[in-house]
Amino acid sequence: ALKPAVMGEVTGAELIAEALKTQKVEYMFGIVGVPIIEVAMAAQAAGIKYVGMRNEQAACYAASAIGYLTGRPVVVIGGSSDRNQETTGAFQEFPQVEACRLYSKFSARPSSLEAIPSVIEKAVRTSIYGRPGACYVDIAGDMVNAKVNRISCCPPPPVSLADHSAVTEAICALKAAKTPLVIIGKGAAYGRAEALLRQFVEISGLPFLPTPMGKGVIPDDHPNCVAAARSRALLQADVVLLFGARLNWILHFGLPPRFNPNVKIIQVDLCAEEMSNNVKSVALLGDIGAIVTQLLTCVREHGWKYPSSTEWWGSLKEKIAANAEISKGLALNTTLPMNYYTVFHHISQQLPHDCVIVSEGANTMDIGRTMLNNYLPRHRLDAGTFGTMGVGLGFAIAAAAMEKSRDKSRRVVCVEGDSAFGFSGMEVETMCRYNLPVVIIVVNNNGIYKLRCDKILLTFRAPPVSLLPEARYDQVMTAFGGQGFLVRTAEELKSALELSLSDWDRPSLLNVLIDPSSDRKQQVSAAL
Ligand code: TPP
Repeated sequence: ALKPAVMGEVTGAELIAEALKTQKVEYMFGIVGVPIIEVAMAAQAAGIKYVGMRNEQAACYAASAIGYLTGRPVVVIGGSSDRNQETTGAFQEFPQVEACRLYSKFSARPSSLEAIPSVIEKAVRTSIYGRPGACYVDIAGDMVNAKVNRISCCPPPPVSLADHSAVTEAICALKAAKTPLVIIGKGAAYGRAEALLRQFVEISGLPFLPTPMGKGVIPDDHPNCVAAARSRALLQADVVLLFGARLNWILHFGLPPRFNPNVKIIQVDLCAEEMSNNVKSVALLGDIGAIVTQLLTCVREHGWKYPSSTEWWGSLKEKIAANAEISKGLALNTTLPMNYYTVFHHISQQLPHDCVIVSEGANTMDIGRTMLNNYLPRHRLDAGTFGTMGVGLGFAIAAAAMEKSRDKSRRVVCVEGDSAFGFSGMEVETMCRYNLPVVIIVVNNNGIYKLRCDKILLTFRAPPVSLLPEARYDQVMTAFGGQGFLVRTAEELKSALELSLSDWDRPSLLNVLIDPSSDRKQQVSAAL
């Protein structure tokens, strides 16, 4: 328990821990060194769940996954040199506040111990208000041993509604649309709008597509989901209703050749600066749940529903069936080594519906996204918009730590390309140390993307995309006491996955060797 501040015995470390706890921070991920050891210990003593990682980068990835899962974005606490040593060339001296400013919503160093609680309150508040984002608080090494006033927790973010005339304009556009499409993004997942959005989709009868992180807000197997006809849906839609998704590269900027040049975009977002980026839009600015409620009220009032008998629905369904046929052909291929589709087909048969799927890689992530269904919101954590490799193990540790601390028993399955795994591979030790029963599946094609030559010469003339052939990533896991499996066939995959999923005491790693020339399926023109 914390020592009461009134007794004048609170150290700087305890003060930081108390301020974080007051702001309802539940988890802390980090790696200690002087002078941060005391902060981590104080955080533990204050009841914050501290997870010691192997690298700050992975710790940040873990914290950002917690941010997404709980709605409390990352606040980075960095230790820095003593105040009276600034500009002297002190140990690890660096202009951290300035360096972080570009990458965070708020970056500050409390000017005194007394200022710590209010700076932490501001960092937490800024991180969750408006468009959420990471914040940085710099703590000078000498900030220890003092007493200060307590500060109360910041109130939850304010909720705002969209302008009524914009809602009316949006409904008119939807009513006039011949080929409408709903796109559900990560913002919808973060905004916990799943129940309302499902009602909206069902009452309006509209087809929908999830973005990668929007998967599961409405289950992937919902009859209105047209993810399997994504290219056609994007190309031929005349009105697109975007819920919490940016018109960035993931959505091909909303521009031709992937979108209809005359498409009308309706944007639901809490960030005003996001509106009309790349394509002019009808802007519904505000809280996503509140705005879906506004839209639902209008749809109900007008008794409007997009008919299921349209040519558009027929065209989308026909494309879904044709694409399913192509994937099935690849998935049921029995030649060895296996291809991506065979691997994902067998994995999808065995994964529990409520598992959290973490994923990174290029083909591994992209093909896995289409082959592994999500049935629940916030159950997919992938490399997302930045496509940064190395996030996977941190994400998985965060999700598994959350499960463990809440006594829940959802599985965390981490599907990794072999290159992607290498970025934060040492975090396997963290998983073993905390007995986090993560199942890591490394889809191992001996390299980055698809290899472009038959022979891999491991000299300086080796292709830049190649990695050590048949590297034993499974032994990285066994080295620390987890289960490791080397998998070459569908049967081996099935039994290794079964054994891994039945072990709740430790993590497992399946090193699945696939054909290095395996690639994603040929894209048939969306219009055809
Ligand atoms: N460095 C970082 C931090 N992020 C990146 N996205 C890259 C480099 C470039 N990059 C994109 S995907 C990828 C790399 C290195 C790895 C793809 O290979 P793998 O994980 O084995 O998946 P595969 O495509 O082979 O299935």
